[in-house]
Amino acid sequence: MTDYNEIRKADPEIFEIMEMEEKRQESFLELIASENIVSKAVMQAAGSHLTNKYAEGYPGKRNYGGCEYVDMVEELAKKRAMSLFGAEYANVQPHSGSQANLAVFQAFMKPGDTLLGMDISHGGHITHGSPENLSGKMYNVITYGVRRDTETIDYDKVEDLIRIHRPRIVIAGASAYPRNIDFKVMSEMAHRYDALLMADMAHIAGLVAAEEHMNPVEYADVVTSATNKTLRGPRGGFILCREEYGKLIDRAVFPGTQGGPLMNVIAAKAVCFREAMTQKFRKYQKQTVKNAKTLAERIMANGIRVVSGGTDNHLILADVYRSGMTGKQAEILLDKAHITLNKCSIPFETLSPFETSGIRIGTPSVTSRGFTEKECEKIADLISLVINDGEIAVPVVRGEVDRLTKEFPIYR
Ligand code: DSN
Repeated sequence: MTDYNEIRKADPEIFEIMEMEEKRQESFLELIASENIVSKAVMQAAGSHLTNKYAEGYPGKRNYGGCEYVDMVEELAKKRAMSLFGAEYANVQPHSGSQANLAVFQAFMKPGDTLLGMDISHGGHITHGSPENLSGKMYNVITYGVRRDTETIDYDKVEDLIRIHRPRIVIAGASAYPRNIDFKVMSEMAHRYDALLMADMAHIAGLVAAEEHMNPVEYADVVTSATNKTLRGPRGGFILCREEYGKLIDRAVFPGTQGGPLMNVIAAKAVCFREAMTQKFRKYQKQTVKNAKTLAERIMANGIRVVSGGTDNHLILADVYRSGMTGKQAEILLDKAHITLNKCSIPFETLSPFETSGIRIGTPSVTSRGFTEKECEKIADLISLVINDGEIAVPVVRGEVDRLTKEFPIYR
């Protein structure tokens, strides 16, 4: 176990819960597509004394004294983010991908303006205009989705919607979309009708950094992201844009939508950006995609329908309802077998978001703990066993998971 000695002494209750969670992470197969396992360096930066510092404002223009060192941290994080993704400008203060999105909307739109985003049941994110989210309440939201035949983005329909509704912002990006996104085509369509293209690369940022996915920075007016998904950094967000929008974005983050930045997390983002520049990281991203492809092929071979017939990235959407189980039932049964993933709506969903026909399976975390194609074939077989045979398969699968996770420890 990690040495959290001081917590143990100061707060045994929290310590005990943290220990249980660490054990869960070690002994379960983590397949939530938006999660990952950070390096100890990222974790140390996030848990450091930098948490003590208040630094409202930006480097050189803070509302507090004593910021000379945290200024250096933030400058370095910005410089690395720009260099990693080839961007002219970066803001590394957003507390999350959701905060980054909110700041961009605030920078470029007035309440009531039109926003075009991907429908949540087709893979879009809650902050892309869901009625429950501030984005859905503040703006006039129009949504696009995937084609029924290919289950890939219906680009023709996107252009029709832009032409008819003339949105101020078009969003390209998703939370549960297993295929490549053509940012070039999306930007051409948006720009043809004077809309701005915002690319939300939260899920695929690691793949983009490693050139395993088209880089949206080349095409989009502004790019938002989280740092904690494929990018394997701390929980947080950042925004990339052209120099001309820099001041506008800065003002929209602070004081527009946030107060003081989390300097400890910004240091952890800087560490993560540096790690993402290495060959080791590129190799890891390549393996993440290979693992997802292997897993998709194998569960299809085991008779389970996969949305769009496969994957180009780090995630797979499996239509378990076709196999006689709802997404919720599958999530619960797999959890009993120590496999963690989430239920997920699939395109043209017929069940409620609380039941769903699908599950989402992601490979970033298991790849971080060293799994390759061989282990991913095994995972696919274990998932298939639970989906095809139900509860009766749980004890056997849990035994296999136990063996696999012991072979590939995370932090021990
Ligand atoms: N909803 C998260 C996900 O799991 O994809 C992203 O914020």
